[in-house]
Amino acid sequence: MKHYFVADAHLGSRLFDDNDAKIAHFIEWLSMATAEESEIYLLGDIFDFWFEFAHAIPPGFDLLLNTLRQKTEQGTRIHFFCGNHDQWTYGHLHNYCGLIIHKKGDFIDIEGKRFYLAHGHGLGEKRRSTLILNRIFENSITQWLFRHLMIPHLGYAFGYRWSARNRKKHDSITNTNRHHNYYEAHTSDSNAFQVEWAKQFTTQHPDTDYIVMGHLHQEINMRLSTGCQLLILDEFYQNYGYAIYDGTYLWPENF
Ligand SMILES: [Mn+2]
Repeated sequence: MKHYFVADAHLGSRLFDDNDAKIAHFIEWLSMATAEESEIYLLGDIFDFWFEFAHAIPPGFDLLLNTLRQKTEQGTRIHFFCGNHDQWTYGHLHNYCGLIIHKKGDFIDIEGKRFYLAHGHGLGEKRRSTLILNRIFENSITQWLFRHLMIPHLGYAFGYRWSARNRKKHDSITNTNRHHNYYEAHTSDSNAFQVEWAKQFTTQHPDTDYIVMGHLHQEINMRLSTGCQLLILDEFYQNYGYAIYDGTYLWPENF
């Protein structure tokens, strides 16, 4: 049995003018990944802004949600790890689509190996503004207020605008270094937080065989000193990065 990992499709982003094509491509990927017996791990920011209001879900995803439902009904286990852009699910993705929801990073045993899976936001984060924002977004009272008092139409307009601004800021940081060896170029950069975090984490949890994450939108594939393989996935809106684990090897691919 094969295991497929994907993150950062950012479906619905206002920065794309071909969202329907992007969603269709993601559905094609799901079909490919489930063609034979498999387990799927969606590692966050699959949606550019996912927020379930009391009586509304984000529009435009019917085909994808129905495909996910169909796959889980056919018996494929599909995990959904919340990213910083799609952490606001209050039951729909589980109840309707049958997804196994992980609000935070989790250890999962796969084929007898110990995986730590997470989206990756906030791990090792040192920037004060980001930490404060993360805390507001994860706060249950703020979430309740937004969910019950905000008019969904305005809520989605706000969410997609926040998300697009966030993306532009991120891209201006990473694009300048796109063609260099990522890790060497970023060891002193804020984006190296996740790698530094993983090194620390594996010394505290030396039995970890693999760490797979997203969030950086750039591939990092390295062996840590404990022997653990760290794989940070490339995004899935331009390079269409994903990864496969076949019980022996874990490797990145592009779709
Ligand atoms: Mn992210």
